[in-house]
Amino acid sequence: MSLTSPHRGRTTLAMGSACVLLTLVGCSNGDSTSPATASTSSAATSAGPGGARVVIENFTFGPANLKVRPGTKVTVVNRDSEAHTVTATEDKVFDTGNITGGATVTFTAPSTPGSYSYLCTLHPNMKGTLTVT
Ligand SMILES: [Cu+2]
Repeated sequence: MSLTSPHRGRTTLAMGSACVLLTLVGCSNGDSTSPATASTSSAATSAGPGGARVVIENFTFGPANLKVRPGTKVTVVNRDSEAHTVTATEDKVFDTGNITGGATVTFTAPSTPGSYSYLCTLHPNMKGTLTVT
């Protein structure tokens, strides 16, 4: 276990990009031992094409405008400690109910294409849009 590994990781990355620039000249940086740094998107990064996801953080919906296909299951992650809801403004066509702090829930997007505004009923200044196409 090396305490310096995070730092070393950064150094390796920096050297890696320098190496790209120097490739034409010939990169003599013998890093045969460096593991491939290709896939670092384990859990932290944004939702790929497969997963529709709204993240609530600091009383904000992210992304503010999410585009999904009809009937998509949308995952809502509440990273705040406060409870929030995702509630369609119009006729509550979708409504998660209270999502307690730290919880994750899913709801099903409407099957009719359109632009659906939603808000948090507990904090009505929190607003977002779900676009179904
Ligand atoms: Cu809220």
